[in-house]
This record gives sequence, C-alpha cells and structure tokens, in this order.
Amino acid sequence: MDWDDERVPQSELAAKEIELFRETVRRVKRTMPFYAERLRDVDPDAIRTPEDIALVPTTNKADLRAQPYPSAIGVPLTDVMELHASSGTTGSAVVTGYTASDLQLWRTAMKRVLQRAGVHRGDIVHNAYGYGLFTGGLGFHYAALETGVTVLPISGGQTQRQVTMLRDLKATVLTCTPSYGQHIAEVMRQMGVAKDEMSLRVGVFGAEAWSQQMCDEIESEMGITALDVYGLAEIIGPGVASECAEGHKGLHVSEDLFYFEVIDPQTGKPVPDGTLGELVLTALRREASPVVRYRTGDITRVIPGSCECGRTTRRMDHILGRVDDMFTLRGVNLFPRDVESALLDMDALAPVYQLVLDRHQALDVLEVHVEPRETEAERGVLAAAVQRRLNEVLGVSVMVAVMDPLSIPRSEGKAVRVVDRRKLTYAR
Ligand code: DLL
Repeated sequence: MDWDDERVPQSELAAKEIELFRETVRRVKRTMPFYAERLRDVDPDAIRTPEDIALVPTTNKADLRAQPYPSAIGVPLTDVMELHASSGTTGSAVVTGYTASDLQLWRTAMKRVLQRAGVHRGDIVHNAYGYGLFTGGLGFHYAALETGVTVLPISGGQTQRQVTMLRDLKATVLTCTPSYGQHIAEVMRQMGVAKDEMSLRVGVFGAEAWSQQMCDEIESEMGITALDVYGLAEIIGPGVASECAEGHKGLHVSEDLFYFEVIDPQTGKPVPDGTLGELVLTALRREASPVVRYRTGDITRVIPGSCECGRTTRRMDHILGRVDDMFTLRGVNLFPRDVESALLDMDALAPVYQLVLDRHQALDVLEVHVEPRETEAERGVLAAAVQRRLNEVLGVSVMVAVMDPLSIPRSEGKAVRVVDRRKLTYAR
C-alpha cells in the first residue's frame, strides 16, 4: 500500500492511526520517565477508538520544558543524528532530537508537502526559509532532496539578492514565510522586476498565520499559486499538514504520521468537525522526541467532506491564530489575522502592519500602525478611511496611526505583528 499518494481508504487509515497511537503510548511509557508518570493510568491495550484516545492526558509546552535535555530524549544520545532547539524567548529552550528514522519520517512528510503542491523533477526550489535551528530551512531542504528536485539554500535576508537570483536562476517554487513572500514581492516592485520576468509557478508558505487576502495578494503580485504549510518543532518541524494545488482549500494532514484532534480549549473535550477549537497532535512514529496529545495552542477546525484532489487524508483549516494571540476589544474576540484581512483589502496601504495592544482602565485598546503605499498620500484622510474600514469589519473602533513609508519593520522570517504593551502596563 502506498501511503505517500494519500489514497488509502479513510477506514484503513483510521484503524492504522489507532494502532500506531497504541504503540506510541506503549513505547513512551517504557522509554521516558515523564510519560511513565503522566500516562500511569493509561492501559495502551484498552485504546481502541478515537473516544478512548480523547481520554488520554494531554501535554503542553510547560511539560516539555519540565523535562530538560537530555531527559526529554527517549533514545540513547548516540542514536540522535540531529538536535534542534526552540528560540527560548518565552522560557527555557525546548531541545528535540531526531534519530535517523525520525529524519526519514520528516523527509517523507516534507516530500508529501511538495507532492501536494505539484512539485516534480525539473523544478527548482528557492528556499528562503531561515536555515539553522528554525526548522523551516532544513525541513524544505530535506523535502527537495527527498523529492529529487534542485534546491537553492538561500535562507532569509538580502532581499534584493533574492529577487535577482529568483529571476536569473529561474526558480519555479518559492518557499518562505508568507510575510517574507510579501516583502520579496514588495522589493520586486521597488527594483522594477515584473512577475513575468520570473519563472515561479507555486509558493509554499507557512510558520505564521496569514489571511486569505494575503494569499490573494501574493498570488497576484507574483503570478503563482500560494499554498499553506503547517508544522511545529515539537512535533517534527514543517510537514504536519499542507494544502494541495488541486483543491487549494484547507491542509491535508499526514494522518498516518501525526494523529490530530481539535478540542475545546476550555473543557478539553473534542469538538465536532467544522467547529473551531485547539489543535492537539501526537507524533505517531517519532523515536527521539515523541509527543503524546500535545496541545499546540493553535486554533483551527476539521474541514468536513473530501477534497476534490482525491486524497483521502482529512483536512484542517488554515490556522486562525494562537490561543494566546487572541485579544478582546470591548467584548469582541479578535486575532491579528482578522485585522490583516481588513487592511489588505485597501489598495492605498503598503502590505505591512503592526498592532500595538495596550490596556487602559482594565480594557484592552488597540492601535493599528499602517503605512501608505504612495509617499504623497494624505495621511489624515487615509487614517480616517482605515478607521472606518476596521470599524465596519471588526465591529469595534480602534485607533489608527499612519506611519512613515518603509518605517514598519519588514519580515525576513516570522513577522512580529503584535507589540503587546499590556504586560508592561500591569508591571507599572
Ligand atoms: O514554524 C515550522 C514551520 C516552518 C512550519 C516552516 C511551516 C513552514 P515553530 O517555529 O516551532 O515551527 O513554530 C510553530 O508556528 O504552533 C503555529 O503557531 C505557527 N505556525 C506554523 N505554521 C503555520 C501556518 C514552525 N501555516 C508555530 N499557519 C505553530 C499559521 C503557523 N501558523
């Protein structure tokens, strides 16, 4: 049976997943003291249905931090071929390891990402994800090697050079974060390089939340199909799920490698397909850094029904945002992506923005920083128009500041969209 073409009947897939989940629980209880304790009351042999799985205790980032290196690694260190570490900006770094088999698993997952995007021999991948401990660069590098296509390991930065190389080496596939893709498009415009001087056909963008408007804009500015790819270092890196070029609607999850569930973040109970909730993932075949029922903090939903591409793997929707990115303005819950959707519809604005969140008298307040596309724009008029638009779309009023052209920092990796001053306000 060829799992890689993703045509295995759903019933067979579901049975395989449960079997692999059971094996994973059995293995982690044996190899990792943390899971021996956390899953003490779980009998792997009694796990027979998704409902049984939903009763297994979850894990989260704090749990991973609580098992410092090397106790977080479930195999002898001599079997670890590659180590990765999170940036550690919100606490101590989480170190994950990959055995040779884990690296093959990652390559398999990533090959499927390129396959779903219609990438084939003869294509050239311009890989502008950052190389290093961020898993984007290496993940797509391995994807290209596994697929047998040419890769340019350019990493992020030096954007003018990126544009020149894209044009001269005739890359057909662009891989980077969507905010960096947008910046590359902006620099193309500034350099006077037209999209038809490029040979790009498709882009695979991920690592941060992006709106439909941003997708439309990248597609039209670059003349490509822009597809979404999702993943996280704790599970594997990029490659957990991605969109197919045929359907271009939601992300196929590599279900035989990663078991996925969507739960109510408050109650922890599964939500019905189609309902938004928090994504929970189990790495089904990881050896060095296995994770069981990991609460990702990412908000999505299962897309009901099948995809027109013919793949049988279930799909999840684009990530709306992270549970901790959500803010509440006068009772309305919002994600940065909601604001982005409203802003990118306005042609007078450059495709960058920043949200400054603050708190006055126990209420969240939002100041939206935007930039005019043209230097001679009348800022007062523009600010009023943006305010009206945001009011209309978000249903709450926000403050708007029109900044100097090119003053909002451009992204070369994950964009910093939100500057949260609320915690500083608390400390005062
Ligand atoms: O961002 C892995 C990756 C690299 C994915 C390249 C796609 C492309 P981390 O640095 O561990 O790993 O960050 C993981 O990024 O929990 C989400 O909050 C967010 N994220 C990743 N992909 C998407 C996406 C990589 N397609 C965290 N849409 C995750 C929205 C995403 N958010």
